[in-house]
Amino acid sequence: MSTENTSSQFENIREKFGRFRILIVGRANAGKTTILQKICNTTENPEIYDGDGNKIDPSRIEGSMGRGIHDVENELIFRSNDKFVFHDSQGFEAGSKVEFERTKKFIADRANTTYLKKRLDAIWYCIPMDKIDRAIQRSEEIFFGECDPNNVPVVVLFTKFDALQAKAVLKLAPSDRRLPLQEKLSKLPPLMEEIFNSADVWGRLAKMAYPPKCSVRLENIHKGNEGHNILVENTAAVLSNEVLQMLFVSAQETNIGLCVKYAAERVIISGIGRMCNTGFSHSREEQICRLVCWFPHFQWVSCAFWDVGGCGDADHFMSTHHPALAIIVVCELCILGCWWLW
Ligand SMILES: Nc1nc2c(ncn2[C@@H]2O[C@H](COP(=O)(O)OP(=O)(O)OP(=O)(O)O)[C@@H](O)[C@H]2O)c(=O)[nH]1
Ligand SMILES: [Mg+2]
Repeated sequence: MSTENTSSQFENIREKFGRFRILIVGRANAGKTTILQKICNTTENPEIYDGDGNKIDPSRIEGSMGRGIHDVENELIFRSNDKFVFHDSQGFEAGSKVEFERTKKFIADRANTTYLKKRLDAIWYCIPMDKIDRAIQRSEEIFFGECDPNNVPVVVLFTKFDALQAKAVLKLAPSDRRLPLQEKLSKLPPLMEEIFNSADVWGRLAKMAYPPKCSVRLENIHKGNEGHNILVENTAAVLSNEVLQMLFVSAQETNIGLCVKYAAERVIISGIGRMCNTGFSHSREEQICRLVCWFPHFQWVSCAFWDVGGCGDADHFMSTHHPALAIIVVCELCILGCWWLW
């Protein structure tokens, strides 16, 4: 199989599946928008499109956005990374049956659609830890108790985990309270852990009819903490097949280490395993193409070096993209180059 064939196969996959689609659920003020911005490496608000792809004027829904009320059918796309499309469920923290039914129908329709471009690929459910005593309310009970995600993986995001610090301070032993600030801070994580464990949020979710696949703790995301990398890693790990994993891993641009990990595992290690077992191995060109499919800058790399689709060259790429991006691509190519020589 030629390099060009393998490249166009991946392009066909992208063409067929479109953007990686994520539904984010959670009560108002849970930190949903902040995490989406972090994933897309921006501080801008997303552009909003209706279910038919028409752009919506944000001023038309400004009042409702402020209250955290969004139409689950609307598509949110950040200009900084348009390989993702997000849906923000209407907050159903009050246990509103109407909102819940709408979200449930959305999940059922999008999970089962054969039109892959509209398919829902993952669900992120946010539970803020600033109100840990009320972490599981009616909305969580009905979502995890009555809403079949139809094999779409659900990841729980324990957002604002840093809020447990204030509660942990109250649990400090009297002798520890007199310690210098840094030492005092070092005593807090085990206490935060204790508070989190005693609330048994994960244990209660795990016993429900449709338990989440996994959870991540996110803290100080609004202050630039890099915890979102764990979310990216865990989401990739629970996706049901390699095509979806490739779409997700190559769509995200914030965790290049993850791209390297999947490229190494899925191409190099599995290739060596296949060669040992069957004696069959792909050509070098095809292996390289398979490797770059896991990287976000795949199109530019392939354009620049193999001129796939005749859309550019390396000089053009370097002059038209941000220098940091160019450095990442050069690093990717170094890794690939080393592997080629080896
Ligand atoms: N302490 C803390 N605050 C956070 C964190 N992430 C976000 N916030 C703050 O929480 C508030 C709400 O964040 P948003 O991202 O707007 O929450 P949202 O869920 O999109 O809210 P709605 O759109 O109104 O439903 C903002 O003031 C954020 O700065 C975090 O990790 N820790
Ligand atoms: Mg929001």
